[in-house]
Amino acid sequence: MIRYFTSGESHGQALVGIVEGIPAGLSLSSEYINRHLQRRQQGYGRGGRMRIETDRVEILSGVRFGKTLGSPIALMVRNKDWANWTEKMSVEGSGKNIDKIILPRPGHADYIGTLKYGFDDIRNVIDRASARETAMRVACCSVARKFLEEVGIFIGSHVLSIGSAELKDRKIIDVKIQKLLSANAWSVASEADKSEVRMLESSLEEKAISSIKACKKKGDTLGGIFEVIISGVPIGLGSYVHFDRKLDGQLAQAVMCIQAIKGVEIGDGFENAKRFGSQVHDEILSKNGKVIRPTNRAGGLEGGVTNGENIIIRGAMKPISTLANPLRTVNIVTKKTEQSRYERSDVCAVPAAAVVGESVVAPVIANAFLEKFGGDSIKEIKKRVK
Ligand code: EPS
Repeated sequence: MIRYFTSGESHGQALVGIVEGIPAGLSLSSEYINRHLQRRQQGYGRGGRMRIETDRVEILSGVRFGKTLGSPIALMVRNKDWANWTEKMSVEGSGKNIDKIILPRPGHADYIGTLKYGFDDIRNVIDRASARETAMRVACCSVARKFLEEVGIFIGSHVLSIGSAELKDRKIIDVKIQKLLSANAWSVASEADKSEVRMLESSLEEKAISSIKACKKKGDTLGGIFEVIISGVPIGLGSYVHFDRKLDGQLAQAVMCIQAIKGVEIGDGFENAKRFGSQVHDEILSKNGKVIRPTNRAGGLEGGVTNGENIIIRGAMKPISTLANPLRTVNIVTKKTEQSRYERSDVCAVPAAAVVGESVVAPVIANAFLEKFGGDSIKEIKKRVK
């Protein structure tokens, strides 16, 4: 089974990760991972940090002559910004000349993090809770994603809404998506990548960009909703027999634990709750002796098990909690109410979160796939799938 760990502070030397459980014989290059790292850095509304960084992975172990060895794969992404933080984020020394951060930003992990770990400097929390960590998550998960592509499973995403910029009727993009999906879900992603906000409809894109512009002027931030689609998934991954084997639950957990994600739905989860059962469930029909599903409101999962349709999972991102025009907070030293502080941040990072969403579902699907088909090497797995 695939496991991965990430380590690293936002302004530390580097982000590092270890991916364990990847079968042997998978073609893997740093270019492949870099492509996804670069996609995560895009999006209208990103802050100054993305102009500093050009995230590039260094594969340190677990790969020889372009193929995985079946051993743990160690990855590193250096933080270019570290050069500006060597004293403030030093591993050694006492830090006694460094100013402490004492004004927690509402909505961030700042306040609760200092209480939990007994810190007197919020910097200790900020640097690990930061969404910078998702760069290494994307790197680690891209390895699992490469494995999935090898067995015909592709992942894509697009942004459905940013703030109040949303489609009244999804039909226009659904036609586009169906067309793109006749190749695979990656074609949805590469089409979305052409848009600065990763949206598939140009009038929606314009609306989203102008609301981000207006929001920036006000010193505010915006969230939104992204959709991840997974194609080529075989029937029967996951199980209904026990709660922790339900694949929908595992996918929801993977998406929910991305920074700033506060809501997850599978298929038409929330809309279905407003409809009659007869308007919700995807009928099972027979066409030329083959079972077909005319609709996919279930998002590819019934009973926590894949039903052969595309998996659809959406994530709702709250507006980033670092505001240029800050909210009130309590000074952790004086305990008095003050304006919170501003720390360089993004105005909107929904397009990036969509790429992170694509990434984090990969190890979940890969594990369900390996549970069913097993195998230590790509060759062995392909034989078993056949
Ligand atoms: C991010 C890096 C961070 C932020 C942002 C995302 O870098 P810095 O704090 O140096 O600007 O730009 O993080 C947050 C929005 C957050 O809440 O922490 C990145 O690499 O994606």
